[in-house]
Amino acid sequence: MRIVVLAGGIGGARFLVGVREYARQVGAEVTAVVNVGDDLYLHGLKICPDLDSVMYTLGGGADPERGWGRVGESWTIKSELAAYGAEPTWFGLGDKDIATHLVRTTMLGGGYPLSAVTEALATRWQPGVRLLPATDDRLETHAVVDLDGAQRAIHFQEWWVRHRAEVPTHRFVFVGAESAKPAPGVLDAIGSADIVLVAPSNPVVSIAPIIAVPGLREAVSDGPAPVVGVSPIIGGAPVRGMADRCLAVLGVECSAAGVGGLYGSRTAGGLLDGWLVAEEDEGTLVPEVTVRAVPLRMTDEAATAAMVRAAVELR
Ligand code: GDP
Ligand code: FO1
Ligand code: CA
Repeated sequence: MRIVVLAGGIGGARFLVGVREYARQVGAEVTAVVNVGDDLYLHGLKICPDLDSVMYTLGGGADPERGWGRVGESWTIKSELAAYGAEPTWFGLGDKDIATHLVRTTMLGGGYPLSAVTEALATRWQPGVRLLPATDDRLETHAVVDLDGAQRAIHFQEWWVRHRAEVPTHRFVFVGAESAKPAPGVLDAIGSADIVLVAPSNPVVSIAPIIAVPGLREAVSDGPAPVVGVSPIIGGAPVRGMADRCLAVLGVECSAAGVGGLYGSRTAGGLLDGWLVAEEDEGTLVPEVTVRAVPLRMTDEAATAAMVRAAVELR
């Protein structure tokens, strides 16, 4: 069996731990197609937060409290940069994490595409699933906001980390999406999958930028594999993070039904055949989508693998 997972950072990473365990039990292979809309250059370094969250988590090197960056991190370079007054000071890079960005930036500068760089980094971490960026091309999520009396577009990280999503926001733009191509292997993986799972990731700023890559959304919605999504919203609230603020920008209700409706049914040009919601959201209806309620908290590997099994069995 071949499983493809569309994934963002923390929610995607934790879900993939369960997918990997389920795949081990049934003898399946797993490809994760990961969001790159959060990516940015800082201090000359290319940083890929969602790819790194997934790689570190699956490789056993992630900080479990923060969910991003490395466990046992030190911050010498961050304080040295601050001593120079180097901006931005609102985004902190750890010393261990910086080694990843140095290797990545050097390889990109040498002409390797992000997909090849990701594969090279993963030889150290052995994540046990194939990690593919959604695209090798520049695709950045920006937020159009009101700031200092003017309307302007700021990078997603400035919106998320600096402003904690607390500025009046009109919309999100996936800069570069129109001319981006799916990374090598992405369309083949989706086209030969037995099931496509949409991780319980942020629908607005993690999943939407993945399917904004021309051809990728169509590969999923018109492809041969059934598509089952897992709700990141439980009882009307995100489990963590600020998906509620992101959904509000789109005018979508923060609920399992709201996100299911945003993805929509494949029979109506949307993404989903099945939608897994939490027990707390039993009774959720999404037109023309099969909905099932199960425990949806990714407390440990076994609980998450059970979620994955339920998702696969929903197809
Ligand atoms: P990010 O890129 O680091 O923000 O992470 P993702 O976009 O991949 O995932 C963020 C989403 O994961 C949030 O909206 C959370 O509600 C969701 N999430 C986190 N933990 C859980 C969990 O245990 N169960 C479910 N169903 N969703 C979760
Ligand atoms: N999130 C923060 O809230 N503050 C930070 O200083 C920060 C630094 C950082 C460095 C590398 C990295 O891969 C992720 C980092 N994050 C930080 C997390 C990240 O900004 C967001 O949580 C994700 O992009 C949302 O998916
Ligand atoms: Ca993200």
